[in-house]
Amino acid sequence: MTVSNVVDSGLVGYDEEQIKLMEERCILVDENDVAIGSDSKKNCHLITPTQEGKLHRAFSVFLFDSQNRLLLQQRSEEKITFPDYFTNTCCSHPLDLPNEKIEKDQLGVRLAAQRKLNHELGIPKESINIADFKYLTRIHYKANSDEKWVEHEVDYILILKGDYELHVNENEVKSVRYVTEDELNAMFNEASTPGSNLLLTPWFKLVCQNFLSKWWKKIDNLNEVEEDSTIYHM
Ligand code: DMA
Ligand code: MN
Repeated sequence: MTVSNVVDSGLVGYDEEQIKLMEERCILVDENDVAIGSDSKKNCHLITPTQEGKLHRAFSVFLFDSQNRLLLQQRSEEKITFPDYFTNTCCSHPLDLPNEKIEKDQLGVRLAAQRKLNHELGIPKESINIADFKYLTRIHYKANSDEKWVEHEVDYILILKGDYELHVNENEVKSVRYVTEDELNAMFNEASTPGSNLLLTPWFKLVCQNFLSKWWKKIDNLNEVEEDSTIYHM
């Protein structure tokens, strides 16, 4: 099979709405998060004989409510990568658009996060002040979804605090739930039990295992948490 055959047949059988979103243009970056171009969401995530996806910029939002519970989402079955997995509140990519490419104060990433909280969870854009996202750090990781699709990203971690009314987009999100730290730990235990069908995304696991409990303790004083310019290669 030639490379072009693999690419052309890449999207047969998936959900129409999700196929359309594979035309989005993601921002390609190097391992230092320097923007070096753009490519389609499809090409960024596709495994071909010559390339395992392309490193691109992404974000992960962790939304906590006024009771300091974390909002999780379960990805829909229609998602092409990691369907059915539980994960943090909202993840996606800043796109190759003038606004979403702005790097000063992570403005592009913040705008993309506002856009996708609206698209996936129905939170009105005007109810989110992008200055309220607390940017913490970046992680660089690679993780296969299956034999065909891969994530390879520099992922900006954003925390948001507030009580928002949700109107879930069922094409994106199968279910949502708010969890305490104990409830999240119980989910991790269940997910690692042989025979369990509870799935957790690899990037969410990395953040939970390396950073989350430290941030959770400071959730009411996030201004005391220093913004970390390190890119953690994981
Ligand atoms: C991509 O998330 C971003 C990360 C951090 C994995 P996604 O697959 O949910 O993106 P989208 O919602 O744009 O499909
Ligand atoms: Mn990605």
